[in-house]
Amino acid sequence: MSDQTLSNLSREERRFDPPAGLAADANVKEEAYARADSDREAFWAEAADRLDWGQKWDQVLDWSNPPFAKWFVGGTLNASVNCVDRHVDAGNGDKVALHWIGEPEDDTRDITYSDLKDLVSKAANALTDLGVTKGDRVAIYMPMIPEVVVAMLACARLGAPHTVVFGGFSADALASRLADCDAKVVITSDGGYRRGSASALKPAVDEAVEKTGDLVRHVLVVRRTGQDVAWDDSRDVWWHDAVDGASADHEAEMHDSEHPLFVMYTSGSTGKPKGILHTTGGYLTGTSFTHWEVFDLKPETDVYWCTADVGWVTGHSYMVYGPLANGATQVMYEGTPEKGRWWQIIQDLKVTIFYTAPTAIRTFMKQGREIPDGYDLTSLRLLGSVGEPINPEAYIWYREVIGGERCPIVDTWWQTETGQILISPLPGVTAGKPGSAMKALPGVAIDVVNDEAQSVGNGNGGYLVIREPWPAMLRTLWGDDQRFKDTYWSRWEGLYFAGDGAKLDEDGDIWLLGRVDDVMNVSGHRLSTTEIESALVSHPKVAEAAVVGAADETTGQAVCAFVILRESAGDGGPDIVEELRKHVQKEIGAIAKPRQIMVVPELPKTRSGKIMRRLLKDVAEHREVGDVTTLADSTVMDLIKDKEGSAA
Ligand code: 6R9
Repeated sequence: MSDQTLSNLSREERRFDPPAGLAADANVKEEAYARADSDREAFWAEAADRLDWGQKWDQVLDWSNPPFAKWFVGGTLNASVNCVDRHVDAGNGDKVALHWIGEPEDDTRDITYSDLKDLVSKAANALTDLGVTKGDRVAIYMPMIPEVVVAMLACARLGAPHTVVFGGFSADALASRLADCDAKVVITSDGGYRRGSASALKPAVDEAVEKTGDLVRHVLVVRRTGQDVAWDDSRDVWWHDAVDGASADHEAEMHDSEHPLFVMYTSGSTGKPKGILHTTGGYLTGTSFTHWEVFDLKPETDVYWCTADVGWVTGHSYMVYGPLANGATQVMYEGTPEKGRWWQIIQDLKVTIFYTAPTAIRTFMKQGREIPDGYDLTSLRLLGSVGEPINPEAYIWYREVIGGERCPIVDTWWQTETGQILISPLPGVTAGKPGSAMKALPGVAIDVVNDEAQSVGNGNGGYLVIREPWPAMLRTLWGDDQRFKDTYWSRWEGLYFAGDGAKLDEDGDIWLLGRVDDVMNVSGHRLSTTEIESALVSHPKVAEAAVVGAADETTGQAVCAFVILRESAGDGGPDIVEELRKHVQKEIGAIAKPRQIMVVPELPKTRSGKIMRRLLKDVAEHREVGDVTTLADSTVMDLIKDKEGSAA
């Protein structure tokens, strides 16, 4: 993939050094790389030592039967005790764990670590009363309310693996996940608030439970909105009836380090969902250590906010397990990013560390900087990005407008499968390059290889792979070891294939180029969707862009772009399409000039904010639009189709 056209992104010349104060006092310093290189297992053992163990492990890593890893073999621990009890025992019970902000104004709750311990213990007792025992699977289908965190930790406490299904998913999607992991109990709520009104959740659960026969024994329902719900007395139980009166004493059992912690189904894939299995000791080590390392968390003073939904792996690793294991104080917000609301929250709660996705940043760019400029964001000291490559334009905006040019940005690359961040700058060590996730973290062995599995070397592009096991790696796909091997380990002997394209620049820094299935081939030239999208977004009239390769008789594939204009650009003027085509030509070259550009009001996105290019490809190739069940908002495709109809 060493094509000329891939070099454009990394021509970005700007560099931002770590702020001196942060560098001097950073949790992890430069020496960590060499230390981890000299003894990877010792490095991770030290990270594991930050947790409380019942019994210490006998062996750090058992890799005798690859690709099936075992970490901290023989050790026992309880994830819930590590996230809650130990902070109370250390005298930090009065410290706020969650500043929860509901979507309706003035609907807030502060939950201390002591409160959380009581809630989790009660919920664990209530689940036990409902017949949940160690090893049973529990599905969670809830909005962003504190009970979702309580429910996850209660399951972890009992050793009952949870599977959190995003509340925006359909009854069908829920049913297939319930069936795949044989869930015995579902925890849900009557509904949740979205964009100012109550929207129901329980009917989807009823439908899904119906579809799965007599699989699910009980549905535990939190009353959130107070809306009417259908009720089955033999099956449904109100959370307030079962949990509120339960005992706040719960003796937690220590579980084996390799005991399953949760199953998370991956988004956007077609066919049978893939249930990514994470286990206890390695996962908690990987997430808590990297959360402390990458965000430079100072638990005594920082106020941390990750805007991800818990229905996404980022919500699991960097809202629930990582931060709580570290005893952080954090913000949890129920709503979607309404205009000034996020900035208001940062101002009011003096948030210091903020972690969000490029798609959100571009949405705010579109609305204009006047909105965040109206708030005091000076409490912020560090910004994070996750979910897709952050284009340099969005990076610079994030840095200037939100970070006031003081805050380093950590662009963190990882996956549901990896469980923990694997590639990121270290905020006190690494200079930031807009658009690059920079380097593998200490203790992580990343490489970029060609079709023959050879390292491509600096200045070249190829496939991102992982050469050595890491603690929070997925252990298998739930119930399907063969598919686990086939999907991730079969392309090249001994290498984990991440499915992403990447390029090493002349300094050896890593630039993610999107999924390899997002790499187009136009007249024999390899073009990255990310690169063309970045070029489009660098035009002053463009807020957001999505690019797909559509089949073309002469060129193999042709570039088709969908763009959202900035509010300030109005309708873009009569020549907008030609203007943008020329702009891409200027930025990248004639080969990348889109054959077609459609100006659209919205783009189709999954719950985690990833653009579903597959659907746009259907439009570009004039096909019937495919399965839209994993879209966060399924009406978006109608808007785009209407646009196409009127343009034709
Ligand atoms: C955490 C999460 C994983 C895929 C991954 C890659 C893309 C995530 C990225 C990034 C470039 C980053 N991705 N972070 N690409 N730069 N900082 O997103 O997990 O939902 O499983 O998605 O997301 O393509 O392979 P998940």
